[in-house]
Amino acid sequence: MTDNGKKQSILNRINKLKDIKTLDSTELNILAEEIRTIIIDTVSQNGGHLASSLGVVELTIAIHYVFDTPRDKLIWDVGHQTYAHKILTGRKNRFHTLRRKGGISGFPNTAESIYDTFNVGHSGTSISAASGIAEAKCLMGEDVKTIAVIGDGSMTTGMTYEAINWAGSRGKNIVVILNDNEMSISPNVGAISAYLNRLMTGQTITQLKLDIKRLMKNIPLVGEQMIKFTRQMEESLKAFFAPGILFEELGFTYVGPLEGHRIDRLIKTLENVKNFQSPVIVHVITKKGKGYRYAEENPAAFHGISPFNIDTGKPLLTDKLPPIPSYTEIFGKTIMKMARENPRIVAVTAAMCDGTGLTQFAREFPKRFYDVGIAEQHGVTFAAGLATEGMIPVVAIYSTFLQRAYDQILHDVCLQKLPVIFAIDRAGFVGEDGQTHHGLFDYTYMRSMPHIIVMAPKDENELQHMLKTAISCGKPVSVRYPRGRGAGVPMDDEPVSLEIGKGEIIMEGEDMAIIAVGSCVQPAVSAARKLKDENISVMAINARFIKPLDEKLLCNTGRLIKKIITVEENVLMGGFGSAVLELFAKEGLSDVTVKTLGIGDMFVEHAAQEELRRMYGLDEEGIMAAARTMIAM
Ligand SMILES: Cc1ncc(C[n+]2csc(CCOP(=O)(O)OP(=O)(O)O)c2C)c(N)n1
Repeated sequence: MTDNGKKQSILNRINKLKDIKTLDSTELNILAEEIRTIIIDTVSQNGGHLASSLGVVELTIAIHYVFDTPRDKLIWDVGHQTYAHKILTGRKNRFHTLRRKGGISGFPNTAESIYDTFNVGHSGTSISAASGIAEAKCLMGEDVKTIAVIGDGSMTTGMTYEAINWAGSRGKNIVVILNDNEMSISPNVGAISAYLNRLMTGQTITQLKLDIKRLMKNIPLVGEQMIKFTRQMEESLKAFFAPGILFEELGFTYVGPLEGHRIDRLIKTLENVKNFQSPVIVHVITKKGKGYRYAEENPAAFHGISPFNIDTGKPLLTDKLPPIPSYTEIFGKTIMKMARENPRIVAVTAAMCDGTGLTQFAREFPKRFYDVGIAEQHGVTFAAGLATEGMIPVVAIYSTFLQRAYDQILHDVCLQKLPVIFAIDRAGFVGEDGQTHHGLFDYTYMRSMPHIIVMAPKDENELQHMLKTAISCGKPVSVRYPRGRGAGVPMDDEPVSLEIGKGEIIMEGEDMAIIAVGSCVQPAVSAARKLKDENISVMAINARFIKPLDEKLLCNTGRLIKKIITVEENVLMGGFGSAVLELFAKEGLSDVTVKTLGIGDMFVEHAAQEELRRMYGLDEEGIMAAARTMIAM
């Protein structure tokens, strides 16, 4: 797998992207293997999106071979599959820094390379962006090609259809390359996925012929006229069900399905497609994880993977870690426990069954589990519909992806006061996936909506209690928790309901108060403990609720203690600290000095979670430093 020696020579010869155009078919195939080796080596050390990137190595080479990038504009959907693209477009020598602090990003980033046309990380944006770019180029009178590469999973997003609807009617010459590996993160879902599958296997036509033959057999007297009529019918129906007819009807020329690992054939077809002057969709069949046995066998596990041993395919980290469950696992277990007792509890995920901890739930309650595809907006309104009929939907979505369902939460859930529970995973810093994936906005967007209860647990035990509270209260609720392991605290046997809008004092103190929420409570409490050794007496409060705030506790604190620090892993604007300041302003507590710790008006780069907490002053040290500064004032 890693025998570079002689083979590496081809990639070493590629100093500029255009050098690949001098390679013959055999050399291009060797190049693909060399690129694969580098991707596997690097991801095994740094973690990353392995299976998707391995699946498009040949396709990436073919696209760059045929099109004149960066003059021609190449836009990737999601962007997690762009490792070969990065290696070919001037980043091979820095590829070992992938996803590391200060290193290259795991996603296309316009600040990183002129070959990255559009920043991306969320699914379903490519055809819209490509349409806009094609439109602009047309307005400027520039004859360039715009190419969008989108996976079959991303064909489940609503935005994709908004874009196809638009692009098909505008008739601009954009090329949509549909990279079909039949997988989202898990196997793809929905009617479009089934349609693509029929295109791949040619099943529609075969089935149609069988149906027609069966029909004819059932007719006792088949005269000349009848045979003629039947043939005509077969022909016209065949035309109707011809491959890609759905796309053709929407204004795209459909080409495919093509074998996605044959560079020579891909190049030939793309050379032809290049001459089209109207929208075209090229349907390419690839294998997720191609070229690395373990990823081919288990593409879901190798979709996004932490460092692993190349020879065994096993993760490197987990063996060494003490067995502390993740927040995700505690969520999954608690929901299962409660679902066993309450048949009205149902679970909704948007293509992240594993990631959100719902795999066991899906197994035990297949009828009460819904994977709606990469369709967060639909998922939320679907849950609202379920709730109108007495169900208690638990919608488990990562903080960053729920952003696109703001209006559905507001208009479809909160406005009708429906008891939908938002279990918001990966909130706060997510680490190496970086700026497109951090969950730093949900306090702000959730807090702004009437009727919703917004909470965040300080540890995994409190998470189970908050989930119980959410299920019991009959209102829209948001519970957010971070990526990664819990704090390792003992778990109570049974989850219990908490009093809504009630925080807790964890440590008494007099000189100042630190009011923290969610993942910031632990570092705040340890900071308070250490500050005691420096003769600074600190009250440490776990706010628990971002909305409704524990107004009594907070105002009493503000009346007694005039120096207060709030801590949250969220943007400061409209977040928890803002809520405290608004409360103090409302109550006339103008003599309290409040320092809000959180994220300023910016997007946060990629680095490990601990590094980011340190960099943004949200770890124990950062909180202590802020406290010392405040005491010195
Ligand atoms: C809006 C949104 N929701 C969820 C995700 C998480 N996610 C990343 S990749 C992926 C699957 C994408 O499948 P596909 O487009 O077929 O690409 P493949 O990985 O199969 O190449 C999902 C669900 C996301 N990036 N964006």
